[in-house]
Amino acid sequence: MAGDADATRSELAFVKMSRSILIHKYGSVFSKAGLATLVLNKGTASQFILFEARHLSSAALTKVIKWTAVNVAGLGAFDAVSGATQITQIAPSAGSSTVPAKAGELLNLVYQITGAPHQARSWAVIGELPPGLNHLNSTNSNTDGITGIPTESGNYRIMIRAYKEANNSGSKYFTKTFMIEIAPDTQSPAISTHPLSLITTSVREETLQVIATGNGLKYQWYKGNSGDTSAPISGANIESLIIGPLDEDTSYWVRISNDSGFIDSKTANLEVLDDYDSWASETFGAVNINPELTAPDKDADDDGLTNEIEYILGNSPIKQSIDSETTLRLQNSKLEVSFQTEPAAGKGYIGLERAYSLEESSDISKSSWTPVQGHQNIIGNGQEITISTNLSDKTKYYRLNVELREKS
Ligand SMILES: [Ca+2]
Ligand SMILES: [Ca+2]
Repeated sequence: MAGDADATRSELAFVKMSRSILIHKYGSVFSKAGLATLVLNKGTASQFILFEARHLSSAALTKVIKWTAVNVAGLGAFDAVSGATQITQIAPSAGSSTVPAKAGELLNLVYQITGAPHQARSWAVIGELPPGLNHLNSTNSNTDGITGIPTESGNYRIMIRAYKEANNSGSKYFTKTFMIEIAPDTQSPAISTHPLSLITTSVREETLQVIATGNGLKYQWYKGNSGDTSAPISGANIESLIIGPLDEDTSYWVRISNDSGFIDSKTANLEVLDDYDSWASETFGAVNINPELTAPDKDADDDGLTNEIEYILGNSPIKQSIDSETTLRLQNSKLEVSFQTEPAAGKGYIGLERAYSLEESSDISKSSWTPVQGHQNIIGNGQEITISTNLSDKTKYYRLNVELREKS
């Protein structure tokens, strides 16, 4: 294989170079193109790219690096460019002190000590690297690099320093300033998964999640309907949002932006609809009670009403309940039935309403109950209901049917 042959020759060259001789011959041993694309396996998974400024067009190198999982580490090749020692950009813009890059696209910044034969034992980056980039930090090499996918556009001034000694030590070093100019990503964000509408209870936390593609994404969640930016949620700046417990139906959405634009998610509607369990967790949660007594069919306070019936009626399940407000009396030669309604409100009842329906019977047999017209499905809001009927000589029974149901 041609690559193997190159590798062999390169190692040969390395031996020669390390004796600091035959710099001139270096150029004659290799074909120029061969050196530029030389990839060596050095017994480990690491791949090494060896190159030299003179022989390299920056376009070719960038291409090589893009398909190679690159771990740049010079193998001791010398550069024979004459002149004062300096640090020179090899790629992506050979010879320049500015480094063109683009958010969201792989950057391989490669630089080398050029000039008089020189090899750095250690390298340092002075200044903050743009987010997404890493310093390869090669050792014992005249070549080093910075690679990665930048996420934020902007201009970043950094200094590269090559030390003659290991561990960035010693007084002999060269420094070069580069300006990494990261152009904005041209790919605006896209949402692959929108936050989902869901039904929750007044005692539960929920998590909304959005999944988006694009680079340098920023998130801002809002209360309200998609596109309405009047109620941003402070600190809600990641892919997910923890919500609740909620006391009322609430909508949320998220705007995702990057340098190229933004996209708004669909609205996620969170409907609060309580049930026995949310009521029980709220009501029994505050007291020390045997958990077995909190089941719907138990009578925790031993007043003859199961917990579930207490829930429906709006009674306390931990205090004996006496219905003192339902009365039956004679008034002005009429029969009056009166009762106090109880609003369905508070934790355990969000999204629900309590409906009262009066029924009558002449003999209490199971199929004898009929609705009292005009007194059906009365929504309880704390009002007192009085039903007045003409007296008759027949026996009459009344019963009150209470239903807890989703708000109509
Ligand atoms: Ca009870
Ligand atoms: Ca009770």
